[in-house]
Amino acid sequence: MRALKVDVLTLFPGILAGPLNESILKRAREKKLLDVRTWNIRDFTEDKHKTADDSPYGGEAGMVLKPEPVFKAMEAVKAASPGEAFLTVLLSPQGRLFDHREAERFSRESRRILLLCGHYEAIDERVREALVDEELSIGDYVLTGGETAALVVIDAAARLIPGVLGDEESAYRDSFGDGLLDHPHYTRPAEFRGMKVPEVLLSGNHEAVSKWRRRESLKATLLKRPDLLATAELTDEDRKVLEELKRKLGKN
Ligand code: 4GY
Repeated sequence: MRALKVDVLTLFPGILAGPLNESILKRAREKKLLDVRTWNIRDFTEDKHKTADDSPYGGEAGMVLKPEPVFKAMEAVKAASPGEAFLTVLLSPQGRLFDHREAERFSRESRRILLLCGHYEAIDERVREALVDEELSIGDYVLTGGETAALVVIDAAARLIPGVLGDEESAYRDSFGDGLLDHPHYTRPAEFRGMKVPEVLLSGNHEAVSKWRRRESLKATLLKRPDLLATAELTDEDRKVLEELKRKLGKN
């Protein structure tokens, strides 16, 4: 049985608690397919005021996460899982962009994944140098902290663990399994406020439905994210359909 094992180091474990205790992630944890342990960096501070941050050397504005509590917390995490290997990941805008392939890689990772969440303006560089294996970003914007990014990484990887989603295949049928965007979906009624469900979906012709879905995926990708077509897994038939769509939609 594959399972995703994650330790999250953060100053605000409460940010993660809600999302991990709802819906699919909650069920995955109950089924032991997802094991997330959160660690409060503040518990590893040394002084009576529990100081986790300090002003930067060199005299700029803002605060920097101190190295001592992070090193101590990391040592405690490792001591709690003796003999286990870890992949330590820092979440920051300086990281490589996290995408479906990275999610796939994490979902197959046998080591425990240690996610380090910074807060305030920055994190002492010695943490990055001594403790971090890789740095990942969920997008080109700056968050108030890495916690929401950690949730994104956990969520995207967890749903790829077999058994986490109800139907084992559903994760792969969705958007991005083959590098394309999802096709449109419809449910009852067949007509709603004058808007009709495409005829082919009511036809019972499975082959025609499959062709329609593929074509709609290609169309959505061409119109919304043409950059994805460069790396998508495309058959010769897909390429023909794309050429036809481009002609029709005036995309060349
Ligand atoms: N973007 N992707 C991100 C982020 C917050 C200051 C370092 C991101 O992953 N994390 O913006 N993180 C910053 C806050 C310390 C992390």
